[in-house]
Amino acid sequence: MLRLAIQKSGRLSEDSLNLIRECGINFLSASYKLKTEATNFPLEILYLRDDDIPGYVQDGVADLGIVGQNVLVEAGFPELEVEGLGFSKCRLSLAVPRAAAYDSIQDLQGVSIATSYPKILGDYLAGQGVRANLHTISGSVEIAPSIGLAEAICDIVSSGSTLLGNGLREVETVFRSEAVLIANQTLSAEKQEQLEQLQFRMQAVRRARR
Ligand code: PRT
Ligand code: ZN
Repeated sequence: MLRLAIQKSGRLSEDSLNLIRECGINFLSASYKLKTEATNFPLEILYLRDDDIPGYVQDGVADLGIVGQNVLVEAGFPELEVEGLGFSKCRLSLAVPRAAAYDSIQDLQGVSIATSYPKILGDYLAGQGVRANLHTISGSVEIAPSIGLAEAICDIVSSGSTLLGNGLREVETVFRSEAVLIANQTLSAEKQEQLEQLQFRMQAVRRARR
């Protein structure tokens, strides 16, 4: 039986559950449960923090997962991606205080930047030849400039209203993300076949939605 890890509660949860249901897979879900078994497909669903999903799939604790590409790439396992799922689209962007001068990425030389994505941001800056001081924090990144923790930030943006509300201006897109299906790279032949069935159904759902 395939084990699929999805986010327990957060921005990915509802769309992940809806996608599985629309694939014609039936299961009971209750918010207190940490796992559930489908009744008409060889699938067990595990509910986890999104940050834990790439590592669990890499280690084979779960066979499959649904997670944001931002979390997958930051975890260092981009090779686990099987296909994009088209929801939870967002971008990882650099932002500076509204009044700060900014002409190009070179203006970030030597600047302190708060982020929860040190790997993606570090790779991006290195590619641009920029050396900055990264401060890794796990949340509330947008308030870092106003409390004097950093001069710039790099965080997930979707509508942009959080940046605006914190007096920040988006200046560069570092990474574009959506939810992706990921899979362990050493699945048995039987599980590989079940994965292909699942992908076939997911693709049909996405075609029908268009
Ligand atoms: O508890 P757990 O660790 O599982 O969840 P989490 O809190 O780490 O993640 P969660 O549920 O917030 O987000 C899960 C995934 O959704 C992210 O990894 C992204 O792939 C995706 N996603 C899509 C987003 C957003 N849109 C988004 N807007 N993740 C976060 N945000 C944040 C953003 O950082 C900002 O602070 O939402 C705020 C509002 O954004 P604006 O631009 O619309 O104002
Ligand atoms: Zn998380």
